[in-house]
Amino acid sequence: MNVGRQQREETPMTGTQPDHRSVVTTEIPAHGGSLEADPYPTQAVRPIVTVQQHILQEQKRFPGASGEFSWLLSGITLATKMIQAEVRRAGLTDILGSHGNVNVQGEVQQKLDVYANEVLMHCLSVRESIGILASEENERPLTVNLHSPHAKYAVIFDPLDGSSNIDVNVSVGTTFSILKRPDGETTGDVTQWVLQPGSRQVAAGYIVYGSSTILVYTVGNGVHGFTLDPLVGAYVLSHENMQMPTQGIYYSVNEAYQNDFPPGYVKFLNRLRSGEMGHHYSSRYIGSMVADFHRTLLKGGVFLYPPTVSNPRGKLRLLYEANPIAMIAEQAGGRATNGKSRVLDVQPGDIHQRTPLIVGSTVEMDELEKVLQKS
Ligand code: AFP
Repeated sequence: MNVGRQQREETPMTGTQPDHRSVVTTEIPAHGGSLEADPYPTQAVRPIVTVQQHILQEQKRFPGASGEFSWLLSGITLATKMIQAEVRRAGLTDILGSHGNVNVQGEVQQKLDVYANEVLMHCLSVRESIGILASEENERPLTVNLHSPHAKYAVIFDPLDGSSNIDVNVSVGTTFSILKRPDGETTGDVTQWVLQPGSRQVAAGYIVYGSSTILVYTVGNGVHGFTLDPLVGAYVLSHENMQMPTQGIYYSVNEAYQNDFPPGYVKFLNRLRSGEMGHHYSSRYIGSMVADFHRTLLKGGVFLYPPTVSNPRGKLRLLYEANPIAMIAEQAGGRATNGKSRVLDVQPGDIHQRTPLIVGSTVEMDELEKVLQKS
């Protein structure tokens, strides 16, 4: 196991030492044993579980797990701590505004987009278990350690989702999806590694840089949320086993495009507004998918980015936006569709493929399906 390295990454980055009178981390047993027993229970300390400890526990579910998966995920936690530090200081340093380049999506890259991408690439490329890194900001996937016998995973990410919100101090996020090298794949065929349906994700998650920095992840065994404690420099378990409420009070959609939505979506939105579903829904839309989804996960309801006249295939990207969100939603008891089928069943044809995305609580998703079937 790489426990030594993992522990180093959980040490404070700010130089500020944790206040041991009020906070203590539960020691990670060298054998990765139980975290439940607190060997030193006192009233003066508040035991915490870091994301690293949690991942070590989770990976025990995988037969023969060697610690490499938790080492991989520690690359994400380290990178996102660096990104959040830059986001938090954004108005003070020369990091706001456009970088001057246009990415593969035809979108103007923000300086923070470029920074976030470089940080993730840097932190992940040294993990030998990763063979491929694919990002929204790069036209083609980057192959790293591809021919190493230890390279088993492809990590696909959107380094900074919602980046057009950065300059106005609104929440942004990072999304990631982890796929395993397909069984029997020996030639290093990048396409085979990356173009797998979302149902094959072995892990997925997001980080929302909001009023606090929160990491939410799943390895297919429930959804868990960790808040970054800036004094300790660690993601600390704050939302264990998250469950999406079965019905919410909000819908989240860019209403400016309503005239461009297929008629079924307009009918559905009208039903939400009408009170026919038990109450009149309120509308909330940030324009950062991660932040809009995070609210939906916690409060229930529905987030929609339907097809429009100008984006008939939707706007959001399947592999690194819709798939991780869909896996988390399902693991938390919700659902995700592209309007025709389950998002996680879609066989991708292209790394930057777009998709409509409607994700939310079971009551709203049942109703949407009924309305779309009739339309
Ligand atoms: P940016 O990263 O360019 O800000 O796009 C954000 C995003 O991909 C997603 O996070 C939002 O849900 C969606 O686009 C907002 O798009 P609209 O501005 O068309 O509503």
